[in-house]
Amino acid sequence: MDSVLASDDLYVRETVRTTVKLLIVGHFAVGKTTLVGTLSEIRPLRTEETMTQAASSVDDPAGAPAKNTTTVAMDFGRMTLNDRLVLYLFGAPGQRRFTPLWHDLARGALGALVLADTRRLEHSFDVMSLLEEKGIRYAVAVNQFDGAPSFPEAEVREALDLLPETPLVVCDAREPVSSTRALIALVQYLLASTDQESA
Ligand SMILES: Nc1nc2c(ncn2[C@@H]2O[C@H](COP(=O)(O)OP(=O)(O)OP(=O)(O)O)[C@@H](O)[C@H]2O)c(=O)[nH]1
Ligand SMILES: [Mg+2]
Repeated sequence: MDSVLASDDLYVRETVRTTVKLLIVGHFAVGKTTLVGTLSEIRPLRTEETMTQAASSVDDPAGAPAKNTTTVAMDFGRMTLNDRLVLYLFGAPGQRRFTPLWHDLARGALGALVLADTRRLEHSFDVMSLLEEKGIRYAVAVNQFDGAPSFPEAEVREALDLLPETPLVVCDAREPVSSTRALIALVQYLLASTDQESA
């Protein structure tokens, strides 16, 4: 696929025939805003707010001690994957208290990329069950933080209780090539599932 990550095109190309809405989801501080920012060819829309001391007892900042802002609504970005296909990326907060927001954000989404962190894999269950409740297919991308343990794929699959067909990849949300690979794994899975359904 011809990625145009380097492009700073403001407008969608005339050749584009398909636009797809995808969700970028995951628990607190797993790298959602970072990934949307890495992949977006337009200046991403962000809704970051400074966290208060009180928030640290609700959202565990252990994995990202320097973090002092959090997304309070959504992230939004756009990525032209090839001449004909544009992806709209919607980053959605994963905490259960944001469930009402999901009802709108998830509408029309073809699928979701779930970001996970090997230091707290169990924190991903809330978001995966929300997706399952909504019948949204997903792929999982482990965002490999510095110093986080790296486990064999089979162990991560077992810990997350993934179906055999659910794609699992490792990425660095700050890095365009590996983030693009993660998104391509999701898109290929969604296209294959859609083909199977229409066969
Ligand atoms: N080392 C490393 N740091 C990362 C990576 N991805 C994100 N970070 C850092 O981790 C912190 C959290 O990233 P965010 O992108 O804000 O995470 P988020 O999931 O959007 O967080 P919330 O919206 O608050 O839930 C930031 O300080 C990022 O710079 C990564 O792949 N590696
Ligand atoms: Mg965020």
